[in-house]
Amino acid sequence: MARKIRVLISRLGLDAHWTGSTVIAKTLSNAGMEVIYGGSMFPEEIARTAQQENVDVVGLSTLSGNHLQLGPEVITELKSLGIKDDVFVLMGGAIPVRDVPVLKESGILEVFGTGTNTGEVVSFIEGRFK
Ligand code: B12
Repeated sequence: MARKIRVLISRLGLDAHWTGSTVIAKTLSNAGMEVIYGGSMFPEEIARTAQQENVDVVGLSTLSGNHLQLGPEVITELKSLGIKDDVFVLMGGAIPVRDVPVLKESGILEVFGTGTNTGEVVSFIEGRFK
């Protein structure tokens, strides 16, 4: 049997908006992925958990405006553990369109804003493993 895609879902920093991240976690789990829900975490802890849990995907959720600061910090922490090339990082939440290029430039592969169709996220992830 093929190994399930392993995904860590975390809210960034002190972000209190949990609904979107739990919707995404449940959706990916229903789609057959192994989901670890980390709750609210800071970049160093996110990277360490990604390493310990040997995940393929890190999904960051934030609606509180900390994406430009903490998003790139997650990439830095993954690099410092030497696992940036082993995982890809997605972000979702209330992200202004003007900030998306900066996030992608930092190493975040894709950004899914408010109103995202959850099926789109499943297709995007599965598409990376075909
Ligand atoms: C409910 C809510 C709250 C609740 C959250 C409780 C809960 N149930 O989660 C409470 C009351 C706690 C709250 C608090 C605050 N909130 Co509020 N909140 C909202 C509100 C009304 C809805 C959010 C929501 O649950 N949406 C439903 C879910 C399903 O949608 P979603 O989270 O966007 O998720 C979707 C996508 O974004 C994406 N997605 C999300 N995460 C991820 C992760 C991955 C990996 C992927 C792939 C996709 C993905 O997929 C999901 C499905 O489509 C929004 C307004 C809005 N319409 O967005 C404001 C809003 C997000 N809040 C806002 C603010 C300012 C705050 C506070 C700072 C207010 C304050 N001064 O205290 C605090 C934040 C404190 C903190 N530490 O974070 C602002 C943010 C503005 C900004 N970022 O520039 C908003 C936009 C309201 C506004 N128009 O001003 N809030």
